[in-house]
Amino acid sequence: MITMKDIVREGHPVLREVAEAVELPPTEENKETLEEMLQFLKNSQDPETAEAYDLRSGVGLAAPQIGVKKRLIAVHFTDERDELYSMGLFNPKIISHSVEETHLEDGEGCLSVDREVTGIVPRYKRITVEGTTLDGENVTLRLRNFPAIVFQHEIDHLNGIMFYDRIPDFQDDLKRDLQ
Ligand code: SB7
Ligand code: NI
Repeated sequence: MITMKDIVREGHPVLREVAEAVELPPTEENKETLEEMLQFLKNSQDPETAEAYDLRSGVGLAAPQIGVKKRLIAVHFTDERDELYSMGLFNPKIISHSVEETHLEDGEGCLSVDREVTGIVPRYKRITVEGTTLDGENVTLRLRNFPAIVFQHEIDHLNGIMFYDRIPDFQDDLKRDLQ
């Protein structure tokens, strides 16, 4: 079972590396890793399990966050219309996106970041994602708003990108704070 002690935090190089594509059809080992990642998200959102194991709630997880340099992501959340997005994807890829952007009013957080980082994170409002599910099915997902934001956050992890890299002037603000 994945718990918070398995979650890699800021400063670990794997979070800044580009993860490697996995072979398809997926191996049993990669399937198990992805199933565990999805189970972690479910556990983290179950009040009893989260309390018992001291889990921070998460709507998504990327393999580099458990120290695995592979292109795997899991998501588990409902959108504004109560539609459930619960899946693991091998080799997810954004194949197209809108020009229009959106963001979460309260900014974003990350299980690998143990501090409050404030600032607007611009994201594409609509994206199309291709990938392979846990059942080995190739899927094309058309996502907008919150689901699009979550998938962008997770796919960024596969490319060594942290959410605050996208906050305009974030580095400048940090430098100013340090002066
Ligand atoms: C806010 C939070 C997340 C995605 C988009 C907006 C997920 C947070 C959990 N993770 O660190 C997953 O990488
Ligand atoms: Ni994250």
